[in-house]
Amino acid sequence: MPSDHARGTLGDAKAAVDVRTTSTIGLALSLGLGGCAWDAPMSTVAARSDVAREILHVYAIITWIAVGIALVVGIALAWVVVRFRSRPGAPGMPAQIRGHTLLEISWTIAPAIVLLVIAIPTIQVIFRTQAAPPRDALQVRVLGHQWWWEFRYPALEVVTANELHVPAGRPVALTLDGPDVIHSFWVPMLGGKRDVVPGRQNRLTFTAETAGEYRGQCAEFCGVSHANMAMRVVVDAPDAFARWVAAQKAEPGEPAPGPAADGKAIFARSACVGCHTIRGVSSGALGPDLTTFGSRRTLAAGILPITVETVTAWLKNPPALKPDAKMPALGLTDEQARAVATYLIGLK
Ligand code: HEC
Ligand SMILES: [Cu+2]
Repeated sequence: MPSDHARGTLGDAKAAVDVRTTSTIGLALSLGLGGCAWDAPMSTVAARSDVAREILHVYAIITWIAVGIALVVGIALAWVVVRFRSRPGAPGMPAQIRGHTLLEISWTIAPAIVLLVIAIPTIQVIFRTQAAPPRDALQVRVLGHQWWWEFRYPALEVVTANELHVPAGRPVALTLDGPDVIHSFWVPMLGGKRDVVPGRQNRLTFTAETAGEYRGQCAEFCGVSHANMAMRVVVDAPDAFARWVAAQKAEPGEPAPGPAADGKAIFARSACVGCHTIRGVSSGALGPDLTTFGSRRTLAAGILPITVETVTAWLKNPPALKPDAKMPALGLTDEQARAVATYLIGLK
């Protein structure tokens, strides 16, 4: 028999453990749920395209089935725990059941039915979202590079990087491919993940519903700067999209005399021309097309906003801002880098 004193300390210890358990669970829940939001920029439950809605539909079916199963299992478990708990004076072991045919058949059939209920809508959605794109779809070639995105519009003769513009309400047919390693195109509010596999042409067709900006991210680990490989999809109203296309196709104007003109001269005589295209100036193809660089909002696949300061810092030492960036530091002085940044930002 423990003494009263011993029982007291045991009780206190138990209370302390309870408090600790409860606060740990509370903390874990608030941290976990703190990450939840319906309309966060990369929410998978805020669908803004036909494809995203299809995926959300399957996701909802599976989630509700899982919630139902969790409830049934949880309640059954709680009932068993209470009903068969050891009690003073109760017989040692409750009755043991072996080989209950009805039970065995039902718990074989029930999961099969669940799988069937999940499989039918899933397969339907796979076929619907993989159908050949309609003929009026806007074709875009998406190239995943280490660590940036290239978007080519063959019919419009427009090439851009890291910022995909599409018109609202019109189907967009992406063909995804890439020159180096596997990446994955993922813009949760517009479409599910689609792998970008070198030497293979994957497709993703979607129709964005409303104008707005949507965040995306490479979703397949592709090397050191994988996390720095973001993108932005700008869904424009049809007339705004037409204006964007016209601006992209316009010949770049001459920079104003001063830093911008100096910047152009530095660009034209540096290694830049071997890797970058600026229409009328150079035709390199290893890095992003810079013809309308100043019309983009972010630098180097979403790592920083585009300002004279950030672009100057980038030009002086790209790998310092983006580990392992495939653009080397080219030894520009502060003044040279600032001049080139001013020139590039002026290219709208
Ligand atoms: C060896 C090829 C190479 C050379 C030379 C090179 N770049 Fe780059 N550049 C790249 C690559 C690759 C990227 C994409 C880096 C990334 O985002 O990961 C890039 C990115 C950029 C960007 C950001 C583009 C964007 O849309 O975010 C700018 C601006 C730029 N380079 C300007 C220059 C200038 C100016 C020079 C010459 C001083 C130059 N580059 C020299 C390969 C090169
Ligand atoms: Cu990646």
